Parts: sequence; C-alpha cells; structure tokens
Amino acid sequence: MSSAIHNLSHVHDGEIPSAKEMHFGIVVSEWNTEITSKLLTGAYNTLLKHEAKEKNIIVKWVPGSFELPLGAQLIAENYKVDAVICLGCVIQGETRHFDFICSAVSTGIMQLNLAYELPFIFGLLTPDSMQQAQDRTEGKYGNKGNEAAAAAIKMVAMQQSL
Ligand code: DLZ
Repeated sequence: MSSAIHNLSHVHDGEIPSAKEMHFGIVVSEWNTEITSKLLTGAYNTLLKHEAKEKNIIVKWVPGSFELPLGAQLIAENYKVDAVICLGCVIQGETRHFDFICSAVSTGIMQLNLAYELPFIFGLLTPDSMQQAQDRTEGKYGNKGNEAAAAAIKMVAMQQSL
C-alpha cells in the first residue's frame, strides 16, 4: 500500500512482464466514484502501458464495495480472464459499517483467489478521509489502481511460469 515512505506506483516498472497475451477483468465500485474512477483509469492505463490489448480487458461496475467479490466471481465465470482486479473505496465513518464492509470484501476476495486458483487483486482503498483517498489516487502517494494492475500482471506471469 502506498504511504509517505513507500510509494509503490512508480517503482519496479522494469520488472513488470509484458501483458500482451493476458486477459483481465476489472470490477469497480460506484460508491465514491470520484475516487474509484481514478483507480480504474490508473489500472486500465497500467495494463495498456504493459502491452495488454483493450479487447482483452473487460470492465464491470457494481453498486458498492460489498458487491466486489460477487462481481469479480461473475466476471471469472463468464469471461476468459487470467486475473480480476477489484477496485473500491470505503471511507471510515462514525459507525462500524466501515469494518463490516472492509472485512467482508477482503475475506471474499481472498477466498476467490484460493477457490478459483486465479489472481483476484485487492484494490480496495480504506482511508480515514476523502483527502487520504485523493492522496492515493492523484499522485501524492501514487495511484493504488496502478499498483493493483501491476500486481495482476505479475501474478498472471507467475502462474503462467509454473
Ligand atoms: C452503504 C455503504 C456505505 C455507508 N459506505 C460505502 C463506502 O464508503 N464505500 C463503498 O464502496 N460502499 C459503501 N456502501 C455500500 C455498500 O458497499 C453496499 O453497496 C451496500 O451495503 C449494498 O449491499
């Protein structure tokens, strides 16, 4: 995860393999769209930068982050994909809603990885404030969407190397 001392968005670029022959799904949450649309742009452009073809990238929107695991599963079951990138943003509020959503999404995505033996990438921002979310999508600490796409490419390459 990006932080003041560890901005992952621009490092290790040289180590990212070509995604020319890879197929990706991206599932994005509509909640906090001003943030998730930037995550999507970052992820999409990173895939293209590493030679993925537009026709091999399928993007689907879901109502909120809670729906990300099912959205990702539906993509995996209905499209030829090598990895699914899950993008959302849950901002800490006054109630425990935040904890329930974050816990459900992280557990759900982890379970998908193991159940399908396919990379399902955890691109969920869990900031305390909108400012923290913007810092992680507008450059100050990079763009978490870029990192999620890089992780997807690396995991597909790792799986294909086995
Ligand atoms: C209900 C809700 C709330 C309060 N906050 C967020 C949020 O910050 N980020 C997000 O992605 N989704 C939020 N949601 C919506 C839930 O994820 C979910 O879509 C609804 O509870 C319906 O299942």
